[in-house]
Amino acid sequence: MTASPATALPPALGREGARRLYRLMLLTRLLDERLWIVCRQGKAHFVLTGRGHEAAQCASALALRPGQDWVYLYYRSLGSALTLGFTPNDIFLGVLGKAADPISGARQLPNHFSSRALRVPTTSSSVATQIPHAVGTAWAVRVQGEDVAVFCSFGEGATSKGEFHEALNVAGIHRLPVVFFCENNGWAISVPLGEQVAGGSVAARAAGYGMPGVLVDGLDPFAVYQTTAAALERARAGDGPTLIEATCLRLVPHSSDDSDRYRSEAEKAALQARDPLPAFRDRLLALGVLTPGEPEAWAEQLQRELIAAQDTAEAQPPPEPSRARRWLYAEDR
Ligand SMILES: Cc1ncc(C[n+]2csc(CCOP(=O)(O)OP(=O)(O)O)c2C)c(N)n1
Repeated sequence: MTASPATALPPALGREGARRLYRLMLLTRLLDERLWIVCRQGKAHFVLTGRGHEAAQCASALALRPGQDWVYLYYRSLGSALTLGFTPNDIFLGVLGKAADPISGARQLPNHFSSRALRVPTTSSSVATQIPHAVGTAWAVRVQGEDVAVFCSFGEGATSKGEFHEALNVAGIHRLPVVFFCENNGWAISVPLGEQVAGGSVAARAAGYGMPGVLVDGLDPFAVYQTTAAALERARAGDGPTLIEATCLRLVPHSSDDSDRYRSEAEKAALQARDPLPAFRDRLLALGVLTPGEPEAWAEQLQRELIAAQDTAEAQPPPEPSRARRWLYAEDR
């Protein structure tokens, strides 16, 4: 099934919701750009961001109820994390490897988001392992009779892993309250979709597991919001899981350790021309939801806030070396 393009402002989002969505996408982009600078300055050893995924990530996360719904993210989910309530300072503390990093005290790789308050459990770097975890949580939600849904995001490369298929099978059999959200950017590092996803469609895989598979334009924030909100409603109403495939762009290398030489310059330029951020800005300006000059003013203000957040994080101490082995075993306190 292909989600219809959203021609108008979704009523559930409204004018204020649409403005918030653009601001979150802009914040995500500006933070993304700063993280690459911080890395190239040698202050951070590794960064991985979701440039080109902002519409899919921020719009889907805006449909969630932070602190109520359970959310399993992956390493590329910067926009989802900021939308749920992680702050730029949280992100800088992790990327700069500071003791105060709220996610793991600088033990995890950067951007392996987790928060008890936001109901975001920690995830592994091992691709797709969060998908069965999400299904286990959905089972617990069912047992406890809670009125919440579970959301789980991953890339299309993750759908080649056994965990994806096992998890969807269990979710489909038991009609569990979970939404699987695949951000398909066409690449699993250097491996293109055609060499990764047999049949070429992630959404089509849902049929084998007895659930709807919905293909949505992941560059269209309104369509993503509506599709995700409907799938979450379905889950909460006890009608079972949904697999959403949101087509995105990867506008940067896979990570700061990737040369991106397997994509031609022409190909990368063509992707830039489809950047969802200016497209959404122009759409909101045309709808009168943003006024001329507002996007530039917001960008300036957010840049100032980001620089302040970075400065605050940079002033923090690194972790104590003597604590490096703490919490490896359950008895450590
Ligand atoms: C089990 C496993 N195999 C390989 C890797 C190395 N690896 C990290 S990210 C990645 C690509 C995943 O691609 P995709 O799921 O499409 O997500 P994307 O990074 O494109 O958003 C790979 C192969 C890993 N982390 N875990």
